[in-house]
Amino acid sequence: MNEGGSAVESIFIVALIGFSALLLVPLAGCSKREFQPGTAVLLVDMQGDFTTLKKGALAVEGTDRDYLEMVSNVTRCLHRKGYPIFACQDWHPPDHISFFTNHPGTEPFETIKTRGREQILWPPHCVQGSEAAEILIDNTLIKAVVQKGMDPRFDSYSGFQDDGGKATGLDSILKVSGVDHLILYGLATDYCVKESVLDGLRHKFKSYVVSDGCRAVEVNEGDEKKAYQEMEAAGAIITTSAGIAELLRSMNRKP
Ligand code: VGL
Ligand code: ZN
Repeated sequence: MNEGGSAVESIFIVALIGFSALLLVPLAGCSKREFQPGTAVLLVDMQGDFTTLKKGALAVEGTDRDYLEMVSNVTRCLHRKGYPIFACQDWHPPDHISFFTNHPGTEPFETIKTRGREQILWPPHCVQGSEAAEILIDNTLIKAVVQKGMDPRFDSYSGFQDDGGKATGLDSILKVSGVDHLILYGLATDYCVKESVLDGLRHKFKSYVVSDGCRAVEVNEGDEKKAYQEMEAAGAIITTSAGIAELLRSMNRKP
């Protein structure tokens, strides 16, 4: 055998071991034995346009590389424990009602009355097919993606239905999968996370919000706090990535 070749092989093997170890480090302390049947994850709008990491059009404060890495590790850990991961994705056509550019004379973050409803106007974001609309979490972890906000006439903060009342199919997908408990986190706390949590509760899902996995837009100061209060008042349990394992265990513990 050629000595040079074996040295290259050794380097390759060492690199491979190093790389695998790197992948496993975030999973340290992530025990597989905590699975609670009927529980799933709903990852809300983890898309480039909502992050500073990708210099998104509607970048939410605190969505840098560290945040994305944390959300990715939490998701990987919950997946490893056996929880199915579902995701919703903001997916707008270019002529969407929520884009200020489609309402001459308006500014982003302005609220207008249109089609008989109040509508906050946003910078164009999550345009169908654009790179910035892609979900930033490893898609091999995700069981199903539900897209929302495709109808140009209606916004859809909730992953369950749009402002016109049309269902996205998320409720049926979760119900046929035997899901009755949801772990939710993502972007943004005061819009799509909040509305998805409130709708999930209406659809009878017991709902846990992982607060360190969420970030808020805060068009108005205090919106984040108000969002948590509203979710809690509606019956959601606000927790953290560190608290979720214990909470899930206690949920099924017999008195
Ligand atoms: C969202 C504003 C507009 C969100 C989506 O994901 O919270 N916010 N579209
Ligand atoms: Zn949107």
